[in-house]
Amino acid sequence: SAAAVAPPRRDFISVSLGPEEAAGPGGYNNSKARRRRNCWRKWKQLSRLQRSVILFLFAFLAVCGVISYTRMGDSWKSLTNKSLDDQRTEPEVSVLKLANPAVLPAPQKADGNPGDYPELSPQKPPKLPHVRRGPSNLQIKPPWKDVRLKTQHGTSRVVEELVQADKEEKTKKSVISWRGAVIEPDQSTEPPSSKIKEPEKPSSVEAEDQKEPVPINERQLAVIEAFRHAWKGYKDFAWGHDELKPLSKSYSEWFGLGLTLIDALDTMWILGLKEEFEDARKWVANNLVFDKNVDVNLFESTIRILGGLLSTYHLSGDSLFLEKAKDIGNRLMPAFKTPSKIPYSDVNIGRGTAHPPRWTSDSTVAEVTSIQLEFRELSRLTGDDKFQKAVDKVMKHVHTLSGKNDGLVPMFINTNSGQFTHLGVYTLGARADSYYEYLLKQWIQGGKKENELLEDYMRAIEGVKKHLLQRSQPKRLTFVGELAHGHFSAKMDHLVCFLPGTLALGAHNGLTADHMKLAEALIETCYQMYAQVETGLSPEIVHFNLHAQKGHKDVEIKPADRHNLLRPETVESLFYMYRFTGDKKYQDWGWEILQNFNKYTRVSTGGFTSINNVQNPSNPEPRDKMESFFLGETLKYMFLLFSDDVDLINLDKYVFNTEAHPLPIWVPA
Ligand code: DMJ
Repeated sequence: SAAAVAPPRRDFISVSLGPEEAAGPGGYNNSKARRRRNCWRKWKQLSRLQRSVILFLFAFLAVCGVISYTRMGDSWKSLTNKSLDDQRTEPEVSVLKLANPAVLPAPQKADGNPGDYPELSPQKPPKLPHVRRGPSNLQIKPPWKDVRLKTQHGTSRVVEELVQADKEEKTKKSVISWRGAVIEPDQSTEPPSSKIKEPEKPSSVEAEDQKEPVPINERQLAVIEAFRHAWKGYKDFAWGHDELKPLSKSYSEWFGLGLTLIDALDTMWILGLKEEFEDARKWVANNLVFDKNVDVNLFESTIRILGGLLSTYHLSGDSLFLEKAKDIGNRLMPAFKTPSKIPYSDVNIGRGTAHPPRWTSDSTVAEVTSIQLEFRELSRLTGDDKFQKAVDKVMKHVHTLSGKNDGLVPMFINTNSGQFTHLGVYTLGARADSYYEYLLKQWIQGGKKENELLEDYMRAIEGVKKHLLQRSQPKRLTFVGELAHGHFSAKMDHLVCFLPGTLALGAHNGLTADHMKLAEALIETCYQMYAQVETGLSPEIVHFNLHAQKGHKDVEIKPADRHNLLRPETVESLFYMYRFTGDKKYQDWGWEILQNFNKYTRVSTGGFTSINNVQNPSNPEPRDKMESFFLGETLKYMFLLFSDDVDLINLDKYVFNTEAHPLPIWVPA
């Protein structure tokens, strides 16, 4: 047999395991010694090459074994650690996944690893005596899931529901906000320059922090209720149109671009009105088209449409809004094609042509100097510096112009010559107001580096003090009048009531404390413009009494000025004052104003209306128009005023444009 004859040397391994071989002659014998002997015999039978191959294989397997053992150890360790990390960050992860409403595409950075976000610098100590939520990582996180309000009287029940929802939310832990806003650390960028290349990202929903949400309160709920009432009117009778006419249950068109809807987008986000926001978002996605043969006012469409889209983009992280913002931004650019580069007032966004008003080649100073926050931000987001260059040129030019009076500017500027016109008239009201506001706000937006803006602002406030401040009788209210060719007029537009808020914002940003003193005096005056009137609502313009007269209050109203357009300026300033001082009287004043809006301007079938006569409580003469800024500004500032949450649009992270649309500060404090 093959086993009896010595096998020839072969260069391959042949192992034959016949039954006898395996069991041995004596039957089954599997002793260790026998097995060892068999193995040794087999080994000896192998050629040297065969033995070397086997040894090499063993050696190789041994090395592999050692390596894979080490690797397994590592991944085991990391697995163990990861599961611990996961436990720590789980709520954050769920926020990242769910923080946007279902219809919204995920924010651009929403897939980031929450653990990767660098620490944000802590905020300055708050001045508010109320709840603070800690670090500057701004997260707008409402304590409720979805606000369900029906009537104002249902408020308490709703509060209970919300508190319950809040509790559930806390226990579940994974329930998150559908809205939110974080200024991401990588936004601490330099202002855009001509070297911009990288487009910027939104400051939107990023990481969830572990802070406790601040519950909304009854007054905020009343604002939500008012908003919903206004929205109902708009939705029922004016959907997709510019403004609601609540009495005639119809609408008016200005630009034909759904102005109210766009102006209200970020308000809905801030108020937590998810369903309304989603409806409006659908309209923007499907119906908002700028390729229209229509003349729009450069300033109004910039502050309301461009500003509204940009802020909504930042809050929601939804790129739809940035795309629309780019579109309108590009279509507005022809306005700057003028001999002086001072833009025309009007642009045909379909044709790409621009022109001044029919009767003049002048533009309004406030208009050409209050589009900068929006265009600069558009440059930062798109990486295209043309927007910023165009508006910076205007500011630089105005900075050098003669015709100012201690920093105060005239109201008109010529688009051909680039010079101020109608010299000698100075006001902080219509046609000049937001020039001053945007000096400060651009300086803040750009990280407080653009000194010319600050210089112009400081000089202008000195000019106000020197030429325009007076005190009324009998209450000695400090007010801002007007100067016309050397003559002081005790006339003050309601529009001027933006000023206390702006002064307070400047003081908060390190400017002189006497700006805050002036702000305190002026906001008292603005409040009195409401409180001294029969309906508790301010007229469009007041005249202050400089001399005490028996039976006369400080505030006088001319018949032509006694309308109220639902304007925001006083409420806006109340919001800043409350944020920076924590003095509850500002909230109380705002609350009175909201109640009076409800009493005299609310239309039962939906919406609010401007009125013709604030002096007649029995017939305030409704005008049948709800301005878009009532939703864009007035109610938003009301809601923020009543909030005790400094992180609900943190003023060290955001700067509001003049239409109350928050835009990120490039270098947050
Ligand atoms: C808004 O469009 C803006 O606030 C603008 O700055 C002034 N006018 C209205 C509100 O009053």
